[in-house]
Amino acid sequence: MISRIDLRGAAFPDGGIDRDLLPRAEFDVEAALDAVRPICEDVRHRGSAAVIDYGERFDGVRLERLRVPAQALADALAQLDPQVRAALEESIRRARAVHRDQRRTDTTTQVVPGGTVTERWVPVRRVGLYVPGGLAAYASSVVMNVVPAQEAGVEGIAVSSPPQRETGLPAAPVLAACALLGVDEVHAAGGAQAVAMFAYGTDECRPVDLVTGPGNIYVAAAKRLLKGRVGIDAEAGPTEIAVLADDSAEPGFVAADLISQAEHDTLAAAVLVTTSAELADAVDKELDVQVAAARHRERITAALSGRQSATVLVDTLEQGLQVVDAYAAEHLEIQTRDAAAVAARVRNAGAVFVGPHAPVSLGDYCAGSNHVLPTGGCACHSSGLSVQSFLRGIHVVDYSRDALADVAHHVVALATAEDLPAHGTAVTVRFGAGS
Ligand code: HSO
Ligand code: ZN
Repeated sequence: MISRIDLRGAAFPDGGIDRDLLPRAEFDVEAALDAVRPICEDVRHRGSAAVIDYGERFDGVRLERLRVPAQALADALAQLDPQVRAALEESIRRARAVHRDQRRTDTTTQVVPGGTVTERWVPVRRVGLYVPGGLAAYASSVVMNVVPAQEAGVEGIAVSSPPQRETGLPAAPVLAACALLGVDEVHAAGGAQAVAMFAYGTDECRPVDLVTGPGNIYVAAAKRLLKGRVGIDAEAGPTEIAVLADDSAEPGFVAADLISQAEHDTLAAAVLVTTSAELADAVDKELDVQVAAARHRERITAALSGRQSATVLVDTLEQGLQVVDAYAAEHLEIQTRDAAAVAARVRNAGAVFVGPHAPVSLGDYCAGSNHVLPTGGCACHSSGLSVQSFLRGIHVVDYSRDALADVAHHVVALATAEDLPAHGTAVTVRFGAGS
């Protein structure tokens, strides 16, 4: 069901590999821009009334107001299955421990006597977190977005998620997770209109400084369109798992892990890179057996047999590392001998999972790591969501008169060279006659 790409014997010039040899899902955000532009404009001008109209059109329910009442949040938490509640609490606990350690402390550098630069880390004041509806209304994603924002010290956290037809409210697990995390501002809005609501603000929702969270192609397009007006996190495309394995890997584990992420979406990508043709054959057999028994076998089959998924055969682990670096997967598992040493050599991945006992689904829920990670090859330049995503570093420059005097001639020289003499004057004026 999964196609095979044989790179054995292939030369990788310049130590690299042509990215186009590797499978990847199509996710053409550009194409959706035209569709979302008028929606965003409309929300900008008509506010909540427009958001309510689009909710009726796209979510099939007309709301009176978008803000979810406090009672609905409390009810959702009260009705949450106790086992799910306990699991979410553990997930929050572990995520908090990891994200708390990501906090930054201000640093002051004494550049010269009397001249310091301090880097002050300041949280974004207000963020809007988008949570998809439908298949992807994940309580765990609420945790993964809210915890780093809270640990960063963000004062205002608003959540938005599409209303369900039957209740006119976001999905109950999303509401329960918000209540558990102490988030009390939740809006029943989805799609591009929710992103525009966050960016422009409405009578019910003050504008935010930063929008985070995954979404469908329209959400991604709205984020791209409104970027600049608001900050955005990375655009999230279909989920990806890559596994780098040698002949020591357990085929049943590898197959289960590929299936676990294929379960998300017909466009999800599962890529096995291995030095062992025997392992590849054994994983193929396992896939047949395990997929047949899987609840979402249709979705999984579509994802595994799509052109975005493949098994890639390589000669050596060295080449395997080049392949996974070129692919820059959202999630990368290392199932080899001496897995920690191999993992330490990976350059490009959203998150790396080391050895046989760290499946991606552990990271999805309960490892303490974040599951909002760069997709589509963006892992070669971006990181997953973290406390850092919600902070800005502000340089505070503090120089005494003497410290400025010492460097004045250098400022003047550079200003003159750039034909910006007023820049030089702004320094020398301080040392003119009488001063
Ligand atoms: N694997 C997804 C996150 C997720 N999995 C949520 C289960 N629920 C993207 O990293
Ligand atoms: Zn997942």
